Amino acid sequence: MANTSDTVLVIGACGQLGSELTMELRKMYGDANVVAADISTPKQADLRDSGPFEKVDVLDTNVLAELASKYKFKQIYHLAAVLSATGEKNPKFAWKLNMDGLFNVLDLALEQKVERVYWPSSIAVFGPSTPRQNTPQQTVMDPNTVYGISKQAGERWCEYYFQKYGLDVRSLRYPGLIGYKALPGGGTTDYAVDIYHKAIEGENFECFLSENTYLPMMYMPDALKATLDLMHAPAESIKVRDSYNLSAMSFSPKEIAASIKKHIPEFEITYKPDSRQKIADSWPQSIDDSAAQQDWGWKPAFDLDAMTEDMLVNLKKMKQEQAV
Ligand code: AKB
Repeated sequence: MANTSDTVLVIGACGQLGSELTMELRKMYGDANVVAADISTPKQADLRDSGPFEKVDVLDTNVLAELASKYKFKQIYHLAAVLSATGEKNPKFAWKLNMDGLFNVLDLALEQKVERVYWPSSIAVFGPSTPRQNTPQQTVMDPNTVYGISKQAGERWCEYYFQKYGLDVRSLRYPGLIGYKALPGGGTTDYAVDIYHKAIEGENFECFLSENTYLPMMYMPDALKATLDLMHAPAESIKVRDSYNLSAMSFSPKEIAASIKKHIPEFEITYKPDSRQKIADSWPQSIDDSAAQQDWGWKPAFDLDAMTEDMLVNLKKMKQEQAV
């Protein structure tokens, strides 16, 4: 249950997930109670104009402490991270941001007696030796990207802070997230967002993954629902304190292109795999999320075709509004 008088901090609020999650939280907790924080300023007018914004570098503990004493947060969503593909370009920085950022938030939450923390993990915690089909909650994990290694280590630390200090930190292992409101930045699954933008512009799409590369994916409304359901579930039903497997659909570039072609028959896709192919090949193709189903009732609403229809309708609408 949401205590609607809570003050909530979203770090990484201008990102693909953060921008939409902040707006959902503002609907639940009230605009003034949800502070959007990011290192960059919001481009989205609704995010910028609807409630407080603070420019924050999650590596700056002084700024975080000032913010916490100003707003007295009850909940923190810490979403700022360097994703898989960008992380490989500067592994040391990705490690620093992803790990020090998490420590700064966990320690702040303890010091300031924040009641609940959310931190996203990813399917990137799995690696080449992980079973690739229906990947279990508990299994071999040998991530080989710096992003995946930081997420795996982060999961261990979240569980450690829960067990050692009683901090109520909760987490989901997101698959690739697809939404029309904001673009992702620097991930291996980003093609599945870009492809819709190209299709709606009447352009063909050159994919950086090969045609039969299956990956687990999720439409943004499902990701928002999962995140909020997890955060509002009673603490005693959260049995997994590292991070929950989460699943909605799996598809290949060839299949998403076929789904788009049902609406835009002239759309064409070509393939030019780059370094991101190796990352995709090390990740699961499908995920077993029965623990999330059992513990807090997780159930996705969107499959590939339902997502395609919704994406194309909304992207077209946005394009028309921009043209006015
Ligand atoms: C990425 O591709 O890096 C992310 C992820 C799966 O965590 N979208």
